[in-house]
Amino acid sequence: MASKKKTDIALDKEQLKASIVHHLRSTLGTCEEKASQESWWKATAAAVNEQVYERLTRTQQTHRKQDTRAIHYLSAEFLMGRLTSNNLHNLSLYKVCDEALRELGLDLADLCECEADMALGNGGLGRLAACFIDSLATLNYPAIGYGLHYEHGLFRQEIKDGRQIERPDSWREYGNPWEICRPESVQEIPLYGYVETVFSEDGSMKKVWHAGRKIKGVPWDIPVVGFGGSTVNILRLWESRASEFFDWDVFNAGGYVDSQAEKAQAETISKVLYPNDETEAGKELRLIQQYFFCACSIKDIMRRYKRAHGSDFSTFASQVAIQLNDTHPTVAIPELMRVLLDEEGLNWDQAWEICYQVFAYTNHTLLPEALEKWAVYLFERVLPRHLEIIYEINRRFLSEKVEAVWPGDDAIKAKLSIIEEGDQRKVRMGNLCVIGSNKVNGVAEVHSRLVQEDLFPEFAQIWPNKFCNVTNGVTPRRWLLACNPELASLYDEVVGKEWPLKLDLLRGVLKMADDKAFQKQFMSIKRRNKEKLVKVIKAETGIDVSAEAIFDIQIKRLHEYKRQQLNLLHIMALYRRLLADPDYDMHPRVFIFGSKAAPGYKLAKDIIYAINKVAERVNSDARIKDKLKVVFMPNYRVSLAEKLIPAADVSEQISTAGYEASGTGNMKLALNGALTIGTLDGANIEIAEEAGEEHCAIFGLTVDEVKAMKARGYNPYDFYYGNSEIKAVLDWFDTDYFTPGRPGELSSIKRALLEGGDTYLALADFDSYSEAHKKLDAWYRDPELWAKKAIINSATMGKFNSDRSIQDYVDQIWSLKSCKVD
Ligand code: 73E
Repeated sequence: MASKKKTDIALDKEQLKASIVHHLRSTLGTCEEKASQESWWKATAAAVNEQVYERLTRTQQTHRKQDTRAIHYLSAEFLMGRLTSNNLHNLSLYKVCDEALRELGLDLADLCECEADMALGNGGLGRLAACFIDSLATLNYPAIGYGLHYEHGLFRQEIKDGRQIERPDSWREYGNPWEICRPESVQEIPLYGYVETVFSEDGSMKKVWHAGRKIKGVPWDIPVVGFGGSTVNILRLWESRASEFFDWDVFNAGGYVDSQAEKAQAETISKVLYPNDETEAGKELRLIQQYFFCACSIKDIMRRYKRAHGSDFSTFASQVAIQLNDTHPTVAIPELMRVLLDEEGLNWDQAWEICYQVFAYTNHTLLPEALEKWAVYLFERVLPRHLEIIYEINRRFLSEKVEAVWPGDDAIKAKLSIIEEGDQRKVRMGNLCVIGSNKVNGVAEVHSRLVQEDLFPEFAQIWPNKFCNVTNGVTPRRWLLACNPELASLYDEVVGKEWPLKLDLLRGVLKMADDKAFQKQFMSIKRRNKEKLVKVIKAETGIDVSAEAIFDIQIKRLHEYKRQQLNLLHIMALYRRLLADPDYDMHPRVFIFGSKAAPGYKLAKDIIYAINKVAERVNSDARIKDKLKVVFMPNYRVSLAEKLIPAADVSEQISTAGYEASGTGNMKLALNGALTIGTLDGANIEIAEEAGEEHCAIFGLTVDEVKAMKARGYNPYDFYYGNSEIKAVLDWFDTDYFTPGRPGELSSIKRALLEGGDTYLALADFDSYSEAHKKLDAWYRDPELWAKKAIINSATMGKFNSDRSIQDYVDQIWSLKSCKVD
């Protein structure tokens, strides 16, 4: 901007207005008279970027000058959502920008709606990575996120006749103003081919990997603006392209068409995000995706290290920390080994020592179907040199570590081996991660305990100090300040404006929990948030709901263990009670769902269908006088979560105990004043500890009770025949009551709960779930009691700030120093 001094990075309203108009004309090539909302949004982003880039450059200069240790967060998913309002808030420009745009005749909130969600993740794991990089920048830690630049993020969900239809997501079809392409940092990645053993004259031996293909990795940087705006780190996402080198050969031989085919194949690698949450894909392309982004990232890390330190690797491990977000980036371990051994000429012990110090691994799930295993034959074909390295890691581990603790015990060796023997030999990525990392953490207290006791007990015996816990957290900037502005300013008044950085300060609100006037203020904010949501629900689904009702919300991926089917059973039971007795005493309720099912997960899709069919019947049944409404919000995503969460009264966190590693929606909902109905699972346990169990509706079997019940031999028919309400509701699925003229369309749900054995004990927990709902209903009818509990829940969520999680990682695992950027 011409009028602004280069060093002056504060911005007032007039400057911002001028900058937006300037960009509208000179960046977007349009003018005020004919610009679309989309163009105004991009012009605004461009104006904001002037601020962002200035700070980005300063951050990079400072980090380079100080040569600080940095954390490299490797994740196959970063579920960023929208960035406009986030960046404005973090730069303290939201209000100025709002006013500037208003004077230009525009509405900032409307412009923000032009932005497509950056949905480069499936659910909690990807969103956690996004919160973490926000916190890293906010706390001024030198950090870089590495991931994949998917052309298509998580599919867009449409609901047609009640069923989920997947449509491609094209988040950057018309350009994304927040990313910068960095051609100067392109990498070339080998794949396939064979390994040659070369002996030199001095008798030494060297391995040479002759690649069968090379793929180009093009980095796209997304600036990550810390709150307060002094540090701007980057998220670097790799896009695959055909390598010119290989194209040319084919091209010169007259193979124009072949070269185009090769180009298309290369571009396939970063084309689409695998839409499976908590399931392993096992597909060659997925392995290549993983290797591709890990190899690009390791090369990038190496390049930066060598720029500062040359080929002296003695300080590598003190400069570089790499966090593996689940097992998806595990192949980074053998890749770093390969680079150090084959390219940098270190010996095995030197290379291994470095790797071991550098890597740490976060486990996010105990579900067996999520534990990644790759067929050995596939590994051998795609990454022949890495397989050799993995064999050697394994050989040394078994013969040195395992043999020392369990001499001669082949059964233990088979169990702990990185290679699973059998008809099809497999590489167990979890074992490789544990063996190659100096720290392994779970994501909530109970989960971390189970990681040690049930998942990796022998590893914990070998390395008792390797295992630790870091309870998840969420960024209060996005999940309170930005999404719930009214509650945020109420908190400003009570505890001051520091709470977005020090969320524990919200405890200062506790003293107001009994204050009638404050309760009124608090609940009227909730009421206005609900009224806003009423409009969104009407616009998205056509369903009329009243803000007078209790808004009961379950938003998360669809999975049997998360038990949306339990919620549905209870809704049907309520409906039955209302039909049997029109005066059945309950406060009106709206049950709201938001959830995507993996496209290949048949039962999950059937559950979505059942929810929609029950919703249709219930919502149009005049007999129940609007006491019950059911809403399925299509295309659940980050930006929709930001509208749902501030409007929730009740937060459904009802997984079978022992299955939800942590959950993070539970934290966001409680922070915004929803009461949790939940099992003692994942972070629910810690939420109840913070809020006080008496302010939550805790129900169901505990982890140990689930284990005991399964050990005894759980029989769902005991509950089917033992409880007439359960029986009636399950039998309802076989009729055509919800699918007129088409009986049996919902039967798969009943079958899974009876013949299928009810793996996740929904029937066992039904009664206590139903009782917990009655308790909530009674609480809600006492408005002061409810307000008090809602306030207490919100005020005690300070622990679940992702800044605290990051500080835990720093203290227990990364040992970083924060680096102030002036
Ligand atoms: O409990 C959540 C947890 O809060 C867990 O299910 C989720 O991670 C969240 C953040 O820690 C998770 N996602 C996956 N595994 N655990 C996963 C697995 C495979 C593919 C994609 C995601």
